[in-house]
Formats: sequence, C-alpha cells, structure tokens
Amino acid sequence: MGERTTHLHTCTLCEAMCGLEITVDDGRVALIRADRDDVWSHGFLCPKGTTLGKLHEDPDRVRHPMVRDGDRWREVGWDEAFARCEELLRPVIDRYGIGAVTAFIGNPTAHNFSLGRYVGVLIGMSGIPMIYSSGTVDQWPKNLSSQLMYGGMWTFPIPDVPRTDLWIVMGANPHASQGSLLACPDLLGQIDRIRDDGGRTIVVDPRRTGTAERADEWIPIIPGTDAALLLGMVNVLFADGLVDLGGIADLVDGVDVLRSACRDFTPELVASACGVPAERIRRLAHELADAERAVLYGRIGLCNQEFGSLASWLVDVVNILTRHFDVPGGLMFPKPVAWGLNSLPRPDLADFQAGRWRSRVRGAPEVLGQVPVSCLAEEIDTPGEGQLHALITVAGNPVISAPGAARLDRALPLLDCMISVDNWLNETTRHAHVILPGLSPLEQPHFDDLLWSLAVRSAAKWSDPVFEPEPGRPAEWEILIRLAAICAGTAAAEVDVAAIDDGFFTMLCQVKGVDPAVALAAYDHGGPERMCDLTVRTGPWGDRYGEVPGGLTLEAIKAEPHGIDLGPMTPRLAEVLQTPSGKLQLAPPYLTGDLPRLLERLARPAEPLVLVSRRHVRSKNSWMHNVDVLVKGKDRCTLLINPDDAKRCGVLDGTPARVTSEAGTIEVPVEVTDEMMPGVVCLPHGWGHDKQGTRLSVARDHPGVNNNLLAPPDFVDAISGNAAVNGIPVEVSPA
Ligand SMILES: Nc1nc2c(c(=O)[nH]1)N[C@H]1C(S)=C(S)[C@@H](COP(=O)(O)OP(=O)(O)OC[C@H]3O[C@@H](n4cnc5c(=O)[nH]c(N)nc54)[C@H](O)[C@@H]3O)O[C@H]1N2
Ligand SMILES: Nc1nc2c(c(=O)[nH]1)N[C@H]1C(S)=C(S)[C@@H](COP(=O)(O)OP(=O)(O)OC[C@H]3O[C@@H](n4cnc5c(=O)[nH]c(N)nc54)[C@H](O)[C@@H]3O)O[C@H]1N2
Ligand code: SF4
Ligand SMILES: [Mo]
Repeated sequence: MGERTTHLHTCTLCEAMCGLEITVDDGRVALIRADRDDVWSHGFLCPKGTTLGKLHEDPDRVRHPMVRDGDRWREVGWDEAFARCEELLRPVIDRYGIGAVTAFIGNPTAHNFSLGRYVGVLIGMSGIPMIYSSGTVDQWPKNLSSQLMYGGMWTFPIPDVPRTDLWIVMGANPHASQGSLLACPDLLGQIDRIRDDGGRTIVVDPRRTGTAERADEWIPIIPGTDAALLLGMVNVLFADGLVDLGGIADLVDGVDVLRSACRDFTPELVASACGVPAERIRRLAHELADAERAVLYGRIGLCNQEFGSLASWLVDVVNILTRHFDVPGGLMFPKPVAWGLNSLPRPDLADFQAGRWRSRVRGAPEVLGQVPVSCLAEEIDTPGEGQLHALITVAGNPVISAPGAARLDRALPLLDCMISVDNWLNETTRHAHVILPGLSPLEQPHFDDLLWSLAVRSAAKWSDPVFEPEPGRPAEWEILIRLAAICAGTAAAEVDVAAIDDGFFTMLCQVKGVDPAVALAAYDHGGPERMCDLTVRTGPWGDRYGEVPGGLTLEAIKAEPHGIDLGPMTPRLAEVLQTPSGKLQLAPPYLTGDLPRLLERLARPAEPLVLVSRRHVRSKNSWMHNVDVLVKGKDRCTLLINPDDAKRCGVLDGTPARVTSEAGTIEVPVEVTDEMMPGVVCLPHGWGHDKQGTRLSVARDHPGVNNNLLAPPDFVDAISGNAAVNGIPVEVSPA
C-alpha cells in the first residue's frame, strides 16, 4: 500500500478559479474532484479541472531544457541552456541592437503564479523596446475604452451577475468559457438563479450557443454590428427620456456630447445592418432602463471584431445611462484583496495618444504600447533596418492563435534566435532554438494575480504545490529574470537573480509607500510569494506591515485552506477613477471619432457569408488537445452552418467543405445546424495540430484545422488594432 494524501488546489485553467480536492496515491494523481468547502466556488468544477493530473503526467510535457541543432532536439542542463540563450542573443544584439529582439506574451501568463508577476521584469529590464501579446487578439478594445473612460487600461467594470435580475449577454458564451473578464463560479448556473428570482437572461449572439439555449431569449445579430445596436439603444434612451445616471451623475463628463453623437443612430437606421428589428432594439433599451437591477455584459465577440472599441465602450455606456453602474446588480469595480501588478500607475499613458510610433512594415499605429500581433510575421520576414532577428515567446502559441498564421509559421525559421518559455513542443515552439520549460501547475504554489481583479466577490485562496519539483528546476520567474538580464548585457553565468528580485520588490514597496527595509526584513525568501504577501499587506484589507493591527497577511490567508471571503463588490467609482479630470469620460473624442467609420459600415451591403469563432468547454485555446479524455469522442473541429446556407453552398452534413477567405483556404467537415443564424458560419479556434516536428502525441491524432489561416492579418478594429477574427467574409463550397 502506497501513501495516499489529499491536497487542495485552485484550478489554473480559467477565470472561474474553482477549488479542487486532489487525491494523490503513490506520487500519482488518483482523483480530482471539487472542493465543496471552497468559499469561492462551493463545489463547482468543469471537465477540464479534473485533468490537471493528466497535464502534470503528460509524457509529452517538456521537463528539461531543450536545445535544437538543425532538426534534432537534445535535453540539456539549465546552465547550458542559458549559456545557449546568451550565445544566440548576444550576436543579434551586438549587430542590430536590442530593437531586433522582441517577445510574444501568451494567455497562460495570466493564470500562472510566476509568469504573471514577473513578465514585467522581462519587458522592463531586458531593454526590448516593443512586445507583442495575445492581448491584441483578445481584450485590447476593453483596455482602450477603460483607459479612456476611467484612466486605467485594466480598470474593468464587471457585471455583478449574482445580484442582477436582467442579464443581457453579448458576444460571450460562458457555457464554454466559464466567463471572461468576469470571474464568477458556475456562471451559467446564474441563468437559472435569475429565472428562479423572477428575472430574465437575454443572449445576443450570431449563434444559439449553449448559453443562449439555457437563457430566456436569443437575439441573433450580424457579426460586427454590436456597436450599431448599442448606439440604437443609446439613441432610444435619450429620445424617450430614459437616461438616469443615478448616484454617479456628479462623476460623469460628456453626457451632452454623447447625446448628439448618437442622434443619427436610430433603431430604424441600424436595424437592417444588425439583423435585429428596430422594435426589438427599442424594447431592449426600455427593458434595461425599467429593470430595477440589470446589467448588460459584452465579451470577446464584441472585442475581436471590426468595431471592437466602439462596442466595448458602448457596453459600459448603456449601463451608465440606465443607472446600472457602480451599484449592486450592475457593472461594478471589483476590490481585490491583493492588488494586481496591472494596477500599477502608468504615467506613460496619462495623456492618451495613439500612434506615438508605428510598426515598420505596415505602419500600424501603436495603441497602449502595442501593435497588432498579426504584424509579427512581416516584421520578421521583411528585410531592412529594424527587422526582427530574435524572439522570446512566453506561454504563447501564435502560430495557431494569431491571424495570418501561415506567414508566421514560415517567418519563424528565419530568426537567428528564438527562445520559448513553454511546457510543450508545439506548432510555435518547434521553431525555437531553445525551450525553457516551466513547472506544471501542480508543482508550484498558486494565488491568482490578475483574476481577482475581475471577480464578483473579494476573496482570496492560497494553494501549496501538490508535488515537489525535481531538484534544480527553476521556477518561471527565475527564468524570466535570467533572460531579462542576458538581454540587458549580463553574462548568463553571472546573473544575480536574488539581487534583481530584491530590486523589483523594493520598487514595488516604494510605489505602495512602505519602507522597503521594513518589508524586506519580513522575509527569508524572494520570488512571487513575497510579492504576493506585499500586495495583500498593502491592499485594501492589509496590515501594512504592522501599521494596521489585525490587518490581512498572506499568512492569514494560508491559514484558511478553503479560502477567505470578504463579500460582494461595493460601489467604488470615485476611488478607481484616474482620468486627468478626475471624472468618468462618457464620450472620449478618440472613440466618438470612430463613429463615421461605423456609419460607412452601415451603408455597405451585407456580406453573404461571414465566419466567427467559438470555444468548447473541453478545450483551452490551443494547448489542451493533448489530454486524451478531453479530445475523445466526435470531431469538434467542424464548420457550423445554417441549413439554408448549406443548401445554397451545396455542402452536406458530415462531408468536407472548402472554406476560403481573402487570407487562405482550408478544408473542414461540415455540421449543418440551425443554431447558426443564416449568413454566419462558425469554426472553433485553437486547432491545427498536424504540423511536423511537434511532440503532441494525442493532439496529433485529433488535429483539426487552424481557423486563423482564414483571418486576414490586416482585418482589425482600426482604433485599437485588435484582430477582427469574427466577421471574416468567406465562401464555402464542397471539397
Ligand atoms: N481565430 C481566433 N483566434 C484567436 C481567438 C479566437 O477566439 N479566434 N482567441 C484569442 C484569445 S482570446 C487568446 S487569449 C489567444 C491565445 O493565444 P496564445 O496565448 O498564443 O495561445 P494558447 O493556445 O493559450 O497557448 C498557450 C501556450 O502556453 C503554453 N503553456 C501552457 N501552460 C503553460 C505554463 O504553465 N507555462 C508556460 N511557460 N507555458 C505554458 C502552451 O504550451 C502554449 O504554447 O488566442 C487568440 N486567437
Ligand atoms: N473552455 C474554454 N474556456 C475558455 C477558453 C477556451 O479556449 N476554452 N478561452 C479563455 C479565453 S483566453 C478567453 S478570452 C475567454 C473568452 O470567453 P467568451 O468571451 O465567453 O468567448 P467565446 O466562448 O468564444 O464566446 C464568444 C461568443 O461571441 C460570439 N460572437 C462572435 N462574433 C460576434 C459578434 O460580432 N457579435 C456578437 N454579439 N457575438 C459574436 C460567438 O458566437 C461566441 O458565442 O474564454 C476563456 N475560457
Ligand atoms: S471552470 Fe473548469 S477550467 Fe475553469 S477553473 Fe473551474 S474547473 Fe478549472
Ligand atoms: Mo483570451
């Protein structure tokens, strides 16, 4: 009989942050189930959470640094790996300068204890002038509207779903995603709760998703037209005298500007472009205004589209105008127990300006310091002054996730140096010269940094590692510090990780007004755990290192293995506003300046067929298809198409179709279903695992096809640069 132990650990796979109870037998995960006593998730979990053990035990997972010579990989020790990084980076920097080096930061960074807190060190200390991230295929429009409205690019208001009576969901599918820019356990279950309490949920989406099925009403909408629909609602709110800002009126600037900006956008004007009857748009505005507690929520379908910034802005606007803002049941600002590094002051953005510089090849303007990730390929493969010669990827798979995927796949082999901080040898990392693996989620402690800033309650949970990592394995924060220092000119063998970490910690203390000497003396260790304690102790409930007796510390959180709960969101608009005027900007000129572009779109004839993306509860972007229990069963990478469109295009259920866009052509099996509105087809994102040279033995047998082969690199929301991977014009024919 081996040893059996039980461990509590928060799931790191999505924003729901479910508490797990993990049983380990003889050093192997025997069972993962929900922790019913978790103060946050109360026993909820989804099928992915039970597979953390499979991820941990995946024989394909990279556990040792790997160096590539030609097409052969060899495992090496850590010293050799960092020496190789230096050997590759140094000549590039010497010859072309640090401007020839860039980084791509991917999604798991936001869910990872080490990476999230230290990726800023890589960006800040390496001297790399510009980076790319999955943010520009995700939430950049929300970053932009939040910067302009509230003065902070991460100051996101979150729908207080657990206390609302009317929930309008636009371009989000929590049935698959479990919530995004919104952390709420069992989010889908809220639909039933709302109904039981006499309320309603309405889903506005081109697809009758699992969320729409469970809701009370589905309103199909033509992709990319949400901003127009929302402007129609704003128009009605003003015209019918329904505007009521409630208690925040004194904090809001720009009501009159907004009133005139929306004057032309009557429901009658926008209805046909949106595919939503004018009468329904009118009624939506009235329903929202009349409801005591209501909230309209928009997510990735509203960001990853041609008018992402306008739509993201207007989501907040309609809630503000109907006094569903900064009040229970409406959009509210979370108060995280531990402040996130994303909330550090950004003086560089105080006076917002887009296009302070432009990308070299396409001339794309920077917005909030980044240009679209779809620029990356052309910056690598176009010769000339300023060409990129080195790339560091951190937890990212842009060969799958970025528009114009085929060109990036061809461009990466042109690099003189590519280093990937990543746990798998996949479509992107197979091009790397060095792979530096992180620990598995079960080999490291966990406390969510970013995600508690998106949560419907103030709560906190600490997870100890379930397994000890192999001796000598660095955590990812150390890897990032080492890479940053090498870029900055330190010899690989001479990087003083602890000194750099102390320097970073000292800087954070100074920002938060605590004496670094007092804070430093409180620890015998560095790294993310120390930083986590700092952010708790200087947070809203913190003890400020003894200044506030009885205040919260990480120690106190650790003492509660099922977590601590400090209650629901509370009104705090005045506290979070950081605009130069100190007021909420309802109608920022940069955003209203984009309205003529929308008017032009309304005048354009409708596209016969457009493509949108989808997610599935058993996938996580591109990287969990190597878990057998998650991919078994029928092929999920199919083209969903409405029966009328299928007939018109001559394609049959279960047969392969050819899908063509301006960017490329793919073949994919057809699934005919009336869950798609006519004129819209749908593909999942994150597939295409048929590339040579990967080490993904399970995913290889369920390859699917990459929908970003169809995404034109320059199809973006013009004012944020965010990719428009929804609403891509396509043609479908039998293969
Ligand atoms: N067409 C289309 N494209 C899209 C989207 C869409 O809806 N449609 N969605 C977009 C969105 S929202 C996002 S966020 C992006 C995601 O874009 P990416 O972040 O580029 O892609 P992921 O698939 O999340 O890749 C994660 C990578 O991290 C690695 N990894 C996993 N865990 C760890 C870890 O703990 N440490 C390290 N170091 N590495 C790890 C995986 O091996 C993988 O290489 O895709 C975007 N692309
Ligand atoms: N299981 C699972 N969970 C995940 C992920 C995953 O891959 N798998 N990914 C995580 C990540 S990185 C993110 S960013 C979140 C995203 O979380 P969500 O925002 O909930 O993303 P989706 O599930 O893709 O739902 C987007 C919806 O937008 C709709 N849509 C597309 N275009 C439009 C449009 O123009 N207008 C409107 N109104 N709707 C439109 C689509 O049909 C789809 O139903 O999920 C996270 N959670
Ligand atoms: S919903 Fe699933 S993937 Fe998300 S945190 Fe919970 S168990 Fe993990
Ligand atoms: Mo995302």
